[in-house]
Amino acid sequence: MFRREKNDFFSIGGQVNNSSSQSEETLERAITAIKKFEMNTLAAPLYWYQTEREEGVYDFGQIDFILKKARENQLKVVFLWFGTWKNGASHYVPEWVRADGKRFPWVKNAVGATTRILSPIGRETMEADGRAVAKVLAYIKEQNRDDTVLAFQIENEPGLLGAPRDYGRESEEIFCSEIPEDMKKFLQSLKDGELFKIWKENGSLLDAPWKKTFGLMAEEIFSAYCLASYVENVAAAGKKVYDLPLYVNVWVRETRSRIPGIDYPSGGATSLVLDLWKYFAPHIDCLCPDIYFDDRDTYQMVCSRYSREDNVLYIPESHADEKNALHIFEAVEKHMLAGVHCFAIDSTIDNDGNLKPECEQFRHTVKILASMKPLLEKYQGTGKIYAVVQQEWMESMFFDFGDFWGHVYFLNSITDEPYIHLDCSHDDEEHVKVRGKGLIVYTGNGEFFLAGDGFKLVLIRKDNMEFITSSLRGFKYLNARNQAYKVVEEGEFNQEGDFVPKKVRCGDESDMGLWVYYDVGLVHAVLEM
Ligand code: N0T
Repeated sequence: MFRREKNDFFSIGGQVNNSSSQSEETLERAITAIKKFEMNTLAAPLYWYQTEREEGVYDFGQIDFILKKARENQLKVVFLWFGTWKNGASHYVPEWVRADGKRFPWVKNAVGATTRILSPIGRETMEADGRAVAKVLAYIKEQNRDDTVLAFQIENEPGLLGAPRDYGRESEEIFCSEIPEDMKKFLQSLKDGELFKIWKENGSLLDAPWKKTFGLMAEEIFSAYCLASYVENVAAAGKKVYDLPLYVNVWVRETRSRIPGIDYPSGGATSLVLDLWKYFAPHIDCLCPDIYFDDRDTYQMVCSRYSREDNVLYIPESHADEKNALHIFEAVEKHMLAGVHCFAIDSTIDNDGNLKPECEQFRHTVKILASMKPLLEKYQGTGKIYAVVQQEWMESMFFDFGDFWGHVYFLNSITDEPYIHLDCSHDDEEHVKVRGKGLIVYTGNGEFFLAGDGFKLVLIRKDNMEFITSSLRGFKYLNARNQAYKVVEEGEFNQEGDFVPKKVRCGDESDMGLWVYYDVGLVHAVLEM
């Protein structure tokens, strides 16, 4: 799933609320919501305390139950291991772990108070967590002959929330000693990036303690070193028994005042320490940002930072709202995106099982993405996928498709005056004041696929300029009037991944450009070359 392989499954999913993977009723509700959205994956937590109430005695009931429900509903599954850390705290650990602070030490904060966060230098805690994960993965392996389970999340937003690092005696000793050998090696392997800059600015030291080496950011970098090494051990224990894609989700630091340990858990795989995490946790296949930002710039900035040669972009948590419904298309265009999941999926429906109005736009987005799934799996990262997103004040967009120029006009104008009113077959009452969005795939040789909401595409073959300039007709009619279309049709992909046309568009329906609404399915057009 995270390997940049062609035709990897594109996961569009819903993550249940933290307490919802326990009972039939709550899980049912989450699945109802997932079905409403027509998503393909269910993401659900497994709690360490429930899995191993007594040390060494395991209960996999939660796994069975979630798998059964998913299979009944033809859904894939992503399991989330709520182990040592969950959002920078340790609320999901078994009672026997909680009760033994000697064996499983807690983080001490700067004034020496004991927190409820388990220390990342707790060797026994790490081994216990790793043993549990290995047992869980061994069980999942047995149960997963049909590939229902796509991936496994190690911890949940690991890090320390409430202290930038552990100030306990043992941790203090390490922090005040010269940085360890493997850390030196890592620093020498760096070529650029924020952490590299910080190291340089502090004198590129290799024989000094942490504070001297990293200055202001020493606490976060130190915690990241401890956390990444810990998580690596847990992941390696799991991988050894079952090679399932493993990932770590991140409470990102691109937020508020950006103080580690206050605004976000310190030591998690934030953009500051991504290189470090990649280096020290090689058994983690993907480091994944939870993206809760509404504004486009921050959202896209986070995507860009996590999308790297050595890291596919996967968004394990985000909002099922109208902002994410737009932003995700640009992420699909720009990055290798393994999938997108929405958090708190059971809260997107009301008590009668109806999708809440504020989630409607995201439902359309899921429909659009799902209709294109085989194309996304095939063409991601090839530059053949183009995002259409109507930003504020935008009336149209221009595209250069190589052989063609494309003009996109938005139909669901968000101003009161639709720029061009045209679709004859659609009742426009329903389609007002929503931003245009969607995707265009140009496979080459004049073949286009479009799915989206509220736009139309007019194509101009570049080598056909003479015709265009001598034509007295507005170019919005061009493709049809010069008989350039070989075919324009609506349809969908079947299970085998073949496109099945349902309706051929002709006359008024094709004369005015290639138009899309979320409920017409996929539009396929082939133009003469
Ligand atoms: C998330 C969720 C859940 C714009 C919060 C997000 C989930 C956990 N944490 O509802 O608890 O289990 O992974 C932290 C987001 C920080 C807000 C960013 C400001």
